[in-house]
Amino acid sequence: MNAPDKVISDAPKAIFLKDYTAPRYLIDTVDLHFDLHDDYARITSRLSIHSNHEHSQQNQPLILQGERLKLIAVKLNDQLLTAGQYQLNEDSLTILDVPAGFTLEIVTEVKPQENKALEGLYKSGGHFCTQCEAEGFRKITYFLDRPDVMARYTTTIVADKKYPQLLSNGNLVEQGELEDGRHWAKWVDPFKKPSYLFALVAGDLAHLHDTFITRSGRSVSLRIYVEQHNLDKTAHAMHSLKQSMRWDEDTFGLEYDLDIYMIVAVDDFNMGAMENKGLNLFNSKYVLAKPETATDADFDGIESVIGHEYFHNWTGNRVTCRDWFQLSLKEGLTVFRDQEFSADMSSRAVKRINDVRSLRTVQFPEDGGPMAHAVRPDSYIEIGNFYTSTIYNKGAEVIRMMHTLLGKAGFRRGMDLYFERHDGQAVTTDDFVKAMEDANQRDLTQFRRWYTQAGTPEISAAGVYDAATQSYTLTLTQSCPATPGQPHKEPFHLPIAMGLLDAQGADMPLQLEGEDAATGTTRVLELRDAAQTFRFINVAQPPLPSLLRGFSAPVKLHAHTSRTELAFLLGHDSDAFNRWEAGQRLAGEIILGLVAAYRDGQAMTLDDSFVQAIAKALHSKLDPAVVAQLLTLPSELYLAEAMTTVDVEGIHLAREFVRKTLAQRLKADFEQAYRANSVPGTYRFDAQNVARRSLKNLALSYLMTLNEPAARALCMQQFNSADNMTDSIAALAALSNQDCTERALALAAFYDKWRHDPLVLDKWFGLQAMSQLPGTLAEVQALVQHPAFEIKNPNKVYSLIGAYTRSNPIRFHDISGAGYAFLADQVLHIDTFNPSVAARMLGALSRWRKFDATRQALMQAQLQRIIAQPGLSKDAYEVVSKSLA
Ligand code: B3K
Ligand code: ZN
Repeated sequence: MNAPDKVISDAPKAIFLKDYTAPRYLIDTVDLHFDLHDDYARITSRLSIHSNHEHSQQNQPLILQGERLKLIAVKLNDQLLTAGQYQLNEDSLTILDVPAGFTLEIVTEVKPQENKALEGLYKSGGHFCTQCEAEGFRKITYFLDRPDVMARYTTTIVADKKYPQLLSNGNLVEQGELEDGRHWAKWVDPFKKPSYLFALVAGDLAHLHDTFITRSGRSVSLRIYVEQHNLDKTAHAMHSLKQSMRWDEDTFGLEYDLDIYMIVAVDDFNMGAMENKGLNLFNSKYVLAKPETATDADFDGIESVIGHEYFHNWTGNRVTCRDWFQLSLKEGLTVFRDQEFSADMSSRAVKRINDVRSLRTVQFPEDGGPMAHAVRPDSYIEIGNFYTSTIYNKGAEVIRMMHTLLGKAGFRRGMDLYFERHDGQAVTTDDFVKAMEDANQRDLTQFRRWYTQAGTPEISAAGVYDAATQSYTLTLTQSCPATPGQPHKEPFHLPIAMGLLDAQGADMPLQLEGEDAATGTTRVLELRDAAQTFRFINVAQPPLPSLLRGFSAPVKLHAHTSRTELAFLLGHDSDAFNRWEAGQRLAGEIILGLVAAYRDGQAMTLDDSFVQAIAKALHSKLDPAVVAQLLTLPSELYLAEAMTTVDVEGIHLAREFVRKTLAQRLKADFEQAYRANSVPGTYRFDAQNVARRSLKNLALSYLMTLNEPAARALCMQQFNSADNMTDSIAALAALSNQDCTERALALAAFYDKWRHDPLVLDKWFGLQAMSQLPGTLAEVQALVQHPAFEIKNPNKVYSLIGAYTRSNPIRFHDISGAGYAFLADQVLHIDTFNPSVAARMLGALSRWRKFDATRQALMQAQLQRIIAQPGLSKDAYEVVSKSLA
């Protein structure tokens, strides 16, 4: 009785938060037995179940979820059930008559080797592995597959000895050999957990071992499992894990709770990693690194994902989500925690800048488009589509705002109370906010709107200085655009961190009317009304406001700041984030002005004052990592967000014009910065070296816009002599954007050198996909056929198709529509075996209304072509139907 492939006969139905009911039955213990074979796996699951008295009536049927399973047998209290005693559907197994407490034994079979959706039990690179969040456990066995059913798991794995490592959650309690060349291992997880945290691995893996002593003196065995040939790329991941463990103890007093912590790297993984209890599964991209193969950005990414999954042990595993509408309870909070961890490990300012950049280029567009949803959504069709930037990154901003409003100590009190109350429970975002309120005697009723209202708020600021009374009056107003299903929004409760600069650029002391004395030079104003006025007194001279310091709220700020004032803030603001912000706004205004000029048929010119402001930043004494950020122009995606109708060509041409003009006018300065920041000696991954490389490589990218022989020679020289991937990729990226003979040579040499390293080849695919040269689509189409490209490997799809469609606006939005047709072709194919990856790729088409009429029609046509496809997954259906609505 193999279940058929997911077929959409009727339009898939939405699930609503308002329909939540507590489970009728609960599971105390789960005893799993996996019998793994090359062509099938047999799973025996013994469950002890009791009815959840408050929430169930007598004799209510037990409905278990299950998908794509072959049911072999069901026993109730050890009695085999016959066909009339249960009902089997495409996605459930119903046991019609059950007592108040009983044991259920279910035997199922699956085919891991055929599972290319990479959810449930599957094979990657010859190893068995699992991915159960959100609803993958039901692809292993019939179960109450919902996070508010928490149980204790025992897992026995039996497999051929060619899979020497047999791993699962918790502690290894027993293992043994069998006669037929097979062996077994038994694991017990002492902590109650929801099914989405279950994991299993069976494979031929080597591991790096280390030990961590917790602050209470317990010794934890740390193991990172990889394929033998990758063992030399695990040191950074191990270091990051130990740093994370220490940081969580120091920052939140949270200690690890098992005797063993395992990380397994697999090549085929839909997301970054998964926080299964005691046995994290990772996309190998977020584990494997050595200087020769990984860039500084990769090293950073590994540190943050290792941290993220580790931090989930408390925020997600010990305290989990009641239902999937609460996903941000664990994800927003854990992203906030990993962001703070990374900030403490390196440059706080650069970390904040990068986080805000991604918020603006991914989350803001999502919040302004057809897929907009609240941090706690009201409904979904496929939960897999809600692992979004809104849930993760806006969710983290919401936590950050509470941190800002309550202060560090207040936030910590709230966290302590949250764990005191909810350890071992499945709870809601509201429970989290309540703990923050109760620990601080604060009312966050209005603040909760951040969880229920979608959309990016817009704040306007206007200030008036009165010399006679030496006062400065700041008026802030807020509004939020309508989003699907939410035409009207109530005002938000927002923390606005701000300061006032004097004519020398120094911070002025801040005293609000009614206060006895000035306190501090950065204040957090609390904006709650649609419009609110704040009056500062004893303001000795007309100030220049620095608003939203550190990006204290995820909003769009409109303030009338002149270009001269922006340049002044860029040069002086004591808040590093706002320095960068002023520079971005200045550059953004200039570029958008040039877009308008281009449309009017006027020549583009660049104001000398901007060139001077950039030169000043380049020569400043700031951390080179911050300087590199200041000199990076706003991206085409960010600029597109600022336009009502995106001018694809105009933005690209204007931005490139500014880059090239800066390179021409500041050529000697960039050459000097390149030399000054070249790091002699062997590669080291530390803040200072990373900073210098980032500025050096930024200088190189500016110089390369000139496409002059000298710059190309410098680039080739760096490419050929680099002892690390950061420098190698920076040179190759610069070359891949220029039409020159060196380009093909370098790309070919790179491929030859790295043809056996799939993660490095992902970079090679990605650079070609992101090239601004006109032939890019043809190259991408050819690369899809390249022998090293594998459509069933998500990393390859993201590196090539994802990079082309999401990070190369000028070539993806080609007016011919060929880019759109290419994406639709790929998505339709991918959807037949991996719906979750297919749906993720579709985001590139969903904001079609932002474009001109020609492109709108072309994008819409592809969306309609996709939705007309028979057998389309509900994942893709949800994105396309909402996009077209
Ligand atoms: N919790 C996982 C998400 C996996 C979901 C896959 N559909 C990754 C993370 O946020 O840590
Ligand atoms: Zn997470």
